[in-house]
Amino acid sequence: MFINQKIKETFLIIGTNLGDRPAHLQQAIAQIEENVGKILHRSSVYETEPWGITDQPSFYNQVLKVATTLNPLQLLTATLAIEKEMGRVRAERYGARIIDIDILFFDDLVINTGELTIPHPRITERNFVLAPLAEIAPHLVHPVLHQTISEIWSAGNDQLGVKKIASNER
Ligand code: PH2
Ligand code: MG
Ligand code: MG
Repeated sequence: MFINQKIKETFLIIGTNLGDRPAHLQQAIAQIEENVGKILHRSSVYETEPWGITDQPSFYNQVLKVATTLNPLQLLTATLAIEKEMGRVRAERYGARIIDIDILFFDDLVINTGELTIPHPRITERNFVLAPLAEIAPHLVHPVLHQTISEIWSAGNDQLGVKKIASNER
């Protein structure tokens, strides 16, 4: 047992709005299981209106709770490598993508560096995050805001539509 191998719980959101969206979510999940850690809980898949740039195809989004021995920077490196491996080309901010993997929470850690901001800074403004997150972690307390996810979700900061399209059963 190594002291730096402690298991942490992280919440990730995966999203895609190009090509075969269900397949891209499945591929990302398989890669996360292989390279990040065991998936403890997954939300349903949601079809969500595009946030930020509205003139693009709708997204499929899903939130995953993952047990990992990686540290936050290793986790970031792993998620970027998966995106690259899946053929993501970085273009416009908020624009269309094959796959995006974002870190929402990492235990109750608060990090603000040039490379990494945890918790993710735009959780409260995004129904596409809050709907799947509230489904699997309604009582999770945001370590900066000290509010639960269901409290943040019911504040209704975002007007964009989200629709559950598949249950979270495998
Ligand atoms: N990701 C973005 C920008 N806009 N909109 C939705 N609905 N879902 C996303 O995952 C998403 C987005 C940038 O990462
Ligand atoms: Mg993103
Ligand atoms: Mg991203």
